[in-house]
Amino acid sequence: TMPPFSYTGETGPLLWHNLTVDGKNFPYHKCATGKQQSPIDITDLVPLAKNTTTSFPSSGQFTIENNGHTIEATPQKPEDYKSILGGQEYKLKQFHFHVSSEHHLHDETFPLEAHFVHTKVDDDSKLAVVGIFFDVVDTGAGDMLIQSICPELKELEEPKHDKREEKKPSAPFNVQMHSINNIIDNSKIRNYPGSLTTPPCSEQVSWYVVEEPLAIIPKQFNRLKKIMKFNSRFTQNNYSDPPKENLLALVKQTKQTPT
Ligand code: B30
Ligand code: ZN
Repeated sequence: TMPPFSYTGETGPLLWHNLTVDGKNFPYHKCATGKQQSPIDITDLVPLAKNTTTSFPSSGQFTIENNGHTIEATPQKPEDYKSILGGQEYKLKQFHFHVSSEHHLHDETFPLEAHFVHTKVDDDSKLAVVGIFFDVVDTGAGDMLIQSICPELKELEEPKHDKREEKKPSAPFNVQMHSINNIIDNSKIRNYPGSLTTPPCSEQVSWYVVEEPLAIIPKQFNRLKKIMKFNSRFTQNNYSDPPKENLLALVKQTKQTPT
């Protein structure tokens, strides 16, 4: 079993490396000692990504579940969701959300960040994550991807992470992916070597953070926030902040290896 982690107090980000199960330490030491930890503050020192595009079908079938840390959506046919990230071929494993954003952009946060977790087509163990920010605006129709998952969220209000047999993904439903392809083609994207933002905080994760946010309307944001901020498990939030030491380490590394 996995030790429970959270975002505040004794099982929060500052103590993730200390989590135990049955008196045994879990291998979460990277969360404290790693030198390439995510999230970070995105600045001009983080290089622009080249040759990076998604060609997701404009809509397709996903299941969605509340795993106790986040709302996570999984494609029925991952092989249909290919992306070229830094010139390499990946496929989409899942996407999920954080309230508020984990990455910062020039010291600013956004109310919502989505993570599109990819594995390399020729090596399942290599991960790349595309991070997309969302801003809440009062006008317009909001975002079509968010709109397509909103009707599913009511079913997911109780997290079913601890008891395997109770973890119930939704029935497959249609997700609109057009806004994702679009924003990736029309925004600057920053690439840096980082980690999982949750335990075990494993490194060698290649991050692609999209600078331009997508717009959502308050009605859409409130639906997601209701699960990720006010749920019994998500007592406060489900994001962790960029640690300064790691940012300084990154700045040093970026200066030493010009690309
Ligand atoms: S993130 O994008 O850096 N936030 C994982 C993938 C991406 C990120 C964080 C974690 C991941 O694959 N974690 C290991 C698998 N999880 C999956 C899960 O269902 O969520 C097991 C776990 O227990 O951590 Cu709860
Ligand atoms: Zn994430």
